[in-house]
Amino acid sequence: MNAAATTVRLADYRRPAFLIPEVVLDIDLQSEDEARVAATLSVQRNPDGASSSSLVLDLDEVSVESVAIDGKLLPPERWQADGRYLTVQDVPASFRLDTVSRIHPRQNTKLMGIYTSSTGFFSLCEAEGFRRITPFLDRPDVMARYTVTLHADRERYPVLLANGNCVAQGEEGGARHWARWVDPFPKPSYLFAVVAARLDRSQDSFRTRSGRNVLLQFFVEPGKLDQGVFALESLKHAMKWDEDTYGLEVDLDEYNIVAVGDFNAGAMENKGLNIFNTKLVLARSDISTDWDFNFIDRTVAHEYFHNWTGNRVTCRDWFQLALKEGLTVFREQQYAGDRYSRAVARIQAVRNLRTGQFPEDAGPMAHPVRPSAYQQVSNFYTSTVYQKGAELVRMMHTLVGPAKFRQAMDLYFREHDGQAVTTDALVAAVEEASGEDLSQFRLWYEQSGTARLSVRDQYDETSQTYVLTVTQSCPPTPGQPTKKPMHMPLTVGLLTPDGRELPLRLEGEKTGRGGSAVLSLRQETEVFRFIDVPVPPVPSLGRNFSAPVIIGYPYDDQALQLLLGYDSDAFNRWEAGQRLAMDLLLRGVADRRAGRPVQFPDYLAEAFGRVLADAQKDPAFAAEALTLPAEIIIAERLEEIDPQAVHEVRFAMRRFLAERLHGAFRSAYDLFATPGPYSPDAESSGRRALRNLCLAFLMDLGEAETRSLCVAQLAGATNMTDAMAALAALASCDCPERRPALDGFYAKWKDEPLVVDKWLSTEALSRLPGTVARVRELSRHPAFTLKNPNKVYALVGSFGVNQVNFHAADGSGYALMVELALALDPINPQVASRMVRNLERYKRYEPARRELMRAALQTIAAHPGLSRETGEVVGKALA
Ligand code: 0A1
Ligand code: ZN
Repeated sequence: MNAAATTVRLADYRRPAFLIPEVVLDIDLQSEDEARVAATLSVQRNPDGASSSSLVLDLDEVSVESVAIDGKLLPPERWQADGRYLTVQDVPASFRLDTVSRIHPRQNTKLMGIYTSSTGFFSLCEAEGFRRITPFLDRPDVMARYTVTLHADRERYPVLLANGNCVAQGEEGGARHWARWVDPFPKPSYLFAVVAARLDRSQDSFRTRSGRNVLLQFFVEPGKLDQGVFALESLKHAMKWDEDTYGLEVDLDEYNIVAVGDFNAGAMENKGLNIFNTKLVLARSDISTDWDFNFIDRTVAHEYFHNWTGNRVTCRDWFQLALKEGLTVFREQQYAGDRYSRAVARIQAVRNLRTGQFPEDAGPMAHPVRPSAYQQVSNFYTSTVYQKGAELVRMMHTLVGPAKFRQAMDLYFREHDGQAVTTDALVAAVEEASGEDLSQFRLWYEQSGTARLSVRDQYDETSQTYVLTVTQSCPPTPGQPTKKPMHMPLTVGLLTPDGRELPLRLEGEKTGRGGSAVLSLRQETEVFRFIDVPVPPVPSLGRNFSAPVIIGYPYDDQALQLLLGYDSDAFNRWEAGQRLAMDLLLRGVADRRAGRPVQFPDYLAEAFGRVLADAQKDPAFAAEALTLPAEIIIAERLEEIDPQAVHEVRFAMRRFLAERLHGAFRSAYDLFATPGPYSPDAESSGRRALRNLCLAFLMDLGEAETRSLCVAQLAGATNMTDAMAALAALASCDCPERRPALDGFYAKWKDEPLVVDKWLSTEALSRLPGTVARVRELSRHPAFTLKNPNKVYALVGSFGVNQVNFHAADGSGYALMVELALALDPINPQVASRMVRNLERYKRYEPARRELMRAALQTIAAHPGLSRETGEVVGKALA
């Protein structure tokens, strides 16, 4: 029997019937198999909540042994614990509740609550993991002060940590020790954390602008302290950045970061005790790529930024998740823009949105940034909540400008510090600080689906006016057949045919707008009349990607080449190149499906050639501009997806460019070598990105000379960025050098789990036939285990985004996914449901694959004992 689906609705939100201002926990980690948790809760009836004679606490895989009120043990008939709740009958208005429970950390393969990893005990409570530790009102609007005492074996778990400050510690009988921690800040239970482990420690300090010294500590697996140095520097940068940018200071005396190899998410912002997946904190140039360094820097910053946006001001309920995540991702993006290339950071964020969020918004799991219903909240840690959520904050920032936005943030913290609020608190603060009416803007939080802007223009020579007509629409999504027009900024510029930017002046406005104007869209159709326009211009639309929408405008290739070469907005220079390629890719897919030959014009090679010739100015940007739209982004544009056709046409375009620009790619490969010692800074990582892009293009031709170059790069690489680029190119090249390279890489790195993940992922991402069989083989390899999320994401997750092999025409890729997901589901349903999501968009595919994918989903749906997490995904997909 499958677990019954229950839907939680925003409309049913009620304030909690009870409040729990104080929590005292005594956690005795007796063995890996068992811990005893004694909880003392001060419970009060909530004057603002519904009145209830019984207290109902959340519970999940915890066995409750005893319950006492005000020190008196309750007889068994006064309380019941079923699988989900502890109900205590006839409770007074205000009382002390003592419970004693047992949990089983080693059996906790879901990795939610307290669980074990190789180095000891760790916890993850977001969103609903605290109820797996002790019975509680496990919801973010119940905020408490926590005092936590941990007991564990002294030798095996020398490090004991919890939130806040350590106030006492000591030894106890049986070679054990204990430590007591007090967190002075009231917090929701999802921010609770404990660690008891054998870890090495490094320490540093940060002096805040008000002159306080904060102790910073990093805890990593023994012997890996050198790999924590980079992240520690990032933490200090992030602390300084938040002071400089938002005037926000760290509020703790002690800030601890712990690394763990088994972790469901990337990292977790627990108050004063961030817990990180090793892959997002450990870095060293021989085992981490530039991309890893960048991601680590941003993630350390992200978790730190949560200390204010998430922890000090938290979410009322889980429908409000974007309140903390959208805002924190936006702050992380600002930080990345300041530390690296602003344009490249923006391009990468938009690519991320297009590969992850746009498809989600066009599928069966589409939901608004603030969802109104869910079955499992863990399924709503989505690209929509995070990435689109950040775009909404960015749009407000664009609409009101940076100065007013900053005032809005100040106001937000002044009014809501210490509170659990809704997404509306942020919008209201922006509204109040700026005077801008955001009532229509709020629709962005409620409507799902990716909006389209259809732009038409007309130039009138006699009156020297240029008219832009913008019509918005949004396709139907589950539960939302029709949409209302939304309020959004559209940043535009106008270029003359020789590439100069025209000063903008709208009819009826006294002053000009300079070279870029933020137009405000509100009505379904808006008309903008520009005056004093001396020549028919080329419009640059949606500069810096001013709104998360799809802009349609009938550009011809000349206009796109002009924008690619001359737009003052770097994002739109990149965008023009993407459009140029996309138009030709779509034409190619249509030609291939109609049995016509696929050809590409000279101007494509010329345009890309100019970007390459200009690369010296900004190699990182050139690398982005020379990257063709991803297969998933091309697929998204098709009526009916044929992944094989998409793959072949994109590959053909790569080979076309590699042939035409062979000499240029080859000389750029030499020119952009990075001399000197490795550094992950923006400048040198940009050079490596461009150089490795050249290698990848050349490798698509598979010539013997390039293969030797690639093998030499792999063998001689002094950093993982260059090694991985060479390995990935070989992995997709059907050549004799391939297998020895992959096997040699594994042999060299088999003792570094994070590098083994890279190897698994590289194998799973190969474009070559035989990949399905290889992934199945690797799923039985001793290096692989379904119990470790990183291994699953590396092998199964990478395979799931391999457009050509996961979607193999015979359905073998789907069958493999079903097999692995069903094996994983009872072990770790949160991760399993993420894997199953690779099948959810079956309706978008051509008939043969559609049928195979649907059958795969049905096999999963029919599986006895399927988890609620996976059940929600297959249920919605098949609905
Ligand atoms: N809040 C964390 C990430 C996180 C996401 C999902 C989780 O469980 C379902 C747990 C943590 C962040 O945004 O960094
Ligand atoms: Zn976050």
